[in-house]
Amino acid sequence: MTPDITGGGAWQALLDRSQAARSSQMRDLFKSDPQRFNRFSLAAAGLFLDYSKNRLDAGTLDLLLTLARERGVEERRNAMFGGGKINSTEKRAVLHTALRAPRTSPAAVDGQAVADEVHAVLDRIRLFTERVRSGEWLGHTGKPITDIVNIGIGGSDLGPKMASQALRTYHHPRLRCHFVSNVDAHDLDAALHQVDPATTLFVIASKTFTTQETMMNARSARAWFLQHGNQQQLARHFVAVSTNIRAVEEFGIDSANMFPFWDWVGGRYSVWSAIGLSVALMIGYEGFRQFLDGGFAMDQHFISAPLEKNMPALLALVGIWNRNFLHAASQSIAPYHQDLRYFPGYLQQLEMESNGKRVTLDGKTVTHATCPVVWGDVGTNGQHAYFQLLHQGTETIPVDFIAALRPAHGIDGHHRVLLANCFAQSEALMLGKTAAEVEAELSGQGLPPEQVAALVPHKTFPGNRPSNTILLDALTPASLGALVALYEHKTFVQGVIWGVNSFDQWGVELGKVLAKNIEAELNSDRGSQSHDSSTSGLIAMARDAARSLG
Ligand code: G6Q
Repeated sequence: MTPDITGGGAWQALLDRSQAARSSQMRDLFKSDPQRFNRFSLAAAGLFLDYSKNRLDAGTLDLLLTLARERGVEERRNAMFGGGKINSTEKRAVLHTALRAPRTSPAAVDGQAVADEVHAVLDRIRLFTERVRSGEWLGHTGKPITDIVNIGIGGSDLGPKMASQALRTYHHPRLRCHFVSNVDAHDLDAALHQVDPATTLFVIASKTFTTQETMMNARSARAWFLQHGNQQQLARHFVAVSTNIRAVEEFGIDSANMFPFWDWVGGRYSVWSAIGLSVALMIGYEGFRQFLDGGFAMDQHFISAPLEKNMPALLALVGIWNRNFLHAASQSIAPYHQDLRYFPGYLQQLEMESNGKRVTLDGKTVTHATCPVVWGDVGTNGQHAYFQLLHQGTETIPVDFIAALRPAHGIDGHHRVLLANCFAQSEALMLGKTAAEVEAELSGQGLPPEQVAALVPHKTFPGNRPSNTILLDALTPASLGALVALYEHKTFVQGVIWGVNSFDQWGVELGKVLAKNIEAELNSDRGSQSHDSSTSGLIAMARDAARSLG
């Protein structure tokens, strides 16, 4: 691996090439190569990726692949799957891939195989979810569970919430799920108003079991339950997912009702672990297993396909090209599937918490850009909101379009319109509309020349705006698993190229500490001296408001 990413041969060659790429037009690339779609697309693990609508040619792609090799992507990938402690700042292995591997997997940490432990927990998840779903597991008044309330935040919320929503059509007909994450009790309050304490199961999901928001919500949920049932009956209504058995027991949840996982599973990579319990409850163990299998299929592809034919690597390299050489500061995610509406938020954490870093593994300040801002919403809604900026704004913002070829509903006509919009948007972003085209169109409508001249600049689209399209046959547990693993590995490859640790999150930790200090001050009458005037002023206003409430 070269010590300075920008000093390597491929980086410099890509910089030179990017000058020409800035003036090249994608519409010309398509015209000059009828095979472009075939050349710049591939299928893997049940997914299809079309990356042809990028300002990319074969020579650029070759250099990007050389960059990946220079940066040691293959070696790092093998180290990750091999259980190496690649999360160097926390001295931890990164083995979420072992969670979706079969019982025969050799994955090991510190020389200890992990498959037995992983599958022992999966077996417990299977038994427990079957009992709840069949109605054998009863609440304290003898009624079956109807509502699951997952209390967690960050990685202990975003994954299960996204996956539960994505697999909505697979839900058990008796069960509803709710996700409470915010310490703002409007969140918990809204959920509690929808559920009956006699038929509600709370899943307290926290890797550390010390996270302020989750513990506060869990305590308030417990207090709410104890207004209706007693301490012994709590066991029928509270289960925990954590790595911290002591804290779970201290909270009052029996270790028999705790589903463990391990420190080699990062929060934002934990939906595959027992953190996915609420997903397994909603879609059943078989469905959850298919989700894991989809992730495993993508792992197999990622570890074995040459980089030239490797979907996560290619998706990552296209992103590197757009970010570092064409200077795209943000990346939009546009799932054309209503059930994927939490997917952009999920990717926001996955990519921005993993690669939103400004120092390299050896602590040096980077001299290149790292993770772009990741954001988005479902199509077609976004088209009527921010797509204006994507088409005609001053920034070039690459878009990942994600769609399923087959819908899960039977309502006639809609899916055709949905896909037509999805494909039309990527075509329009790529093609744009030249001034000459606009002029011909307006003149053809019989508009007087002065009106044509006035309108042309407004109706001209620069085009040449990059996008990828990812197609699923249908949104199923398996294809969702493959999609999530695709983005995990994309994030990994980009982190390796940028030379950062994708598996720590010190930025998250800082906020946790600062909030504790201010909370103590809000709770006391002492003036706060140690802050800037803005923070002190805001604290004083909140204290006054609390006093006036009595
Ligand atoms: C994810 C982060 C972070 C974490 C939450 C919740 O990678 O580490 O989002 O998941 O802070 O942490 P706990 O699961 O420990 O409550």
